[in-house]
Amino acid sequence: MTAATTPGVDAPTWPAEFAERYRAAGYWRGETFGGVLRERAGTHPDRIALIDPAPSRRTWTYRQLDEHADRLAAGFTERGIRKGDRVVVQLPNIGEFIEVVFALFRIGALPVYALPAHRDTEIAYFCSFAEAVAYVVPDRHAGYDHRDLAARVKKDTPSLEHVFVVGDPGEHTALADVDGDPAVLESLTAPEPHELAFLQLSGGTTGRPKLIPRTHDDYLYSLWGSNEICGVDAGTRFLVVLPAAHNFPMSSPGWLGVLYAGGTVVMSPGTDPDTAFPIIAEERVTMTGLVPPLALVWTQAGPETRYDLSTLELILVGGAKYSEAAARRLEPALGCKLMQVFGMAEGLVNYTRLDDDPETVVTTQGLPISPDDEIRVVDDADRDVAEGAFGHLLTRGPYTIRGYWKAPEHNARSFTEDGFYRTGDIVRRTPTGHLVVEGRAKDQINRGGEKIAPEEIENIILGHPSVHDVSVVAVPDEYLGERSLAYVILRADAAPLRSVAVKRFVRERGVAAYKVPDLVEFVDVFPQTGIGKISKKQQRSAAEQH
Ligand code: OOB
Repeated sequence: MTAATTPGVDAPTWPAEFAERYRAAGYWRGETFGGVLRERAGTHPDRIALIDPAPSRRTWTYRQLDEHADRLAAGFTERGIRKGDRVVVQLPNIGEFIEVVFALFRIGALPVYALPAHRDTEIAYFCSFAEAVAYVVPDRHAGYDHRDLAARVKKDTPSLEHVFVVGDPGEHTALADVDGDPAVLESLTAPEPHELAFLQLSGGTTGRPKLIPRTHDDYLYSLWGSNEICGVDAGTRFLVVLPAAHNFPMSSPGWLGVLYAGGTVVMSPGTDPDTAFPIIAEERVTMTGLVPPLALVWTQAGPETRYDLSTLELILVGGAKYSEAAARRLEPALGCKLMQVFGMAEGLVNYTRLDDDPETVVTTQGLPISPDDEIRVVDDADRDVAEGAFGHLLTRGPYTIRGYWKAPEHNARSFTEDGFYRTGDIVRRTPTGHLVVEGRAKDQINRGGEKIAPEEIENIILGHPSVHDVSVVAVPDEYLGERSLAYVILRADAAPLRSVAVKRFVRERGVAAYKVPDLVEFVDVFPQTGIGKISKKQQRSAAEQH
């Protein structure tokens, strides 16, 4: 059974019999993002959809969000952006993020979600690999000028015709000037539910991040499925604390889930309690999602805060392993319920349930969203392990992709022949079916929820003239869960190098700051496996001494 392909979609998709099954079961409702917003704007136009509290408070009703998306969509159309075109969106947690994304959804152009932390290396790659026609940035964010970054990338990317800037555009186009007459949209072919809605980024295990093609049908199912589990409704006021472009705050249940339910999305410009707590008090926030290190900080700050957090009902924690000890402290410290979430941008998302007993909530990472999420736990030869034993997690289902965008060789390794995604996670299943994440088989570092592909950083460090070889591994860290350590072998004739010089070298290549190795250690040799490959396993256990 091989995966099907859809014309215009450069990735394998669900075979027809699966697509039919998912439609018949009612998972795929035949809706599109643009259509959903239009419908909500029709039924409750004056309800507040979006609040951006900083620097001066702005709000959007559902009608306003819909109208702004239309005008922007028309402006993009007038500038030649068409259905199927890719647009790299790199915006922080501001209202414009949501306007831009819905404008692109409406015309069927595909957002490619970059993180605000990404720099030249990543952005240039996304733009060229996706053959993006446009790139959307803030003028400055966190002390960094994105207009300069955009100018450098544009010079080297032939496909890139437009740079749109929120704020002062410099040499580029102000997003505020992208304002067309929605009448132009009437002659366009609307996107269809089975078509791609956007490209999400994978955490990655290879030298280059992979792009994850998600359709309207499949992603919308993950939203309303999440809403049912998390109790999201029109009264939900959700604070977007993590970067809005990441799959977790976007869809689990995230800002998209909350808009689907007719609730209110509140953007947080920062993650620290000093920024987020006053917004929670002011905007009467009921729900949010955090990575474990942030949950620790909030748990510490909660009991002492002078802000009223009593509206908070639910905090979701996921993206990396949340220790049981930390999980036990959250509810008493913040006065709300905890839900663990174990998800991935490729699809499968698991949640503990609101009615799970407290022990299950603190000791497991939950159950899949869908009864049709197929879960296999297998050994190295893809044989099912015994009930309750550890193994590799494989999954297939109504919102898990069948392949990455334009990556046939990688797809052959990352998916089984019958379409199961190899998550790279080591899990076991409890008798109730709850998954417990025990570790990871993939070569990746999970730095407090931010994923690093060692190979990507190794390739950069190998470019240093004094470096003979390098291996990047995870080191356990009390706060972040893991940090990164680069073991470096210098060339025989090279002058000694300091670790700061290696870090600076990586930073100067222009990568997200979280990917710069936290530690660098110079060694003479690497431990080897029986067949002479570098033994990362031995390196990791040596690194535990740090
Ligand atoms: C989320 O998505 P990604 O794509 O950044 O990372 C996925 C990987 C998983 O394969 C797993 O290795 C790790 O992140 N992970 C967890 C975890 N949640 C994610 N490991 C242990 N415990 C957890 N609770 O990280 C993501 C996407 C949607 C919702 C939540 C997280």
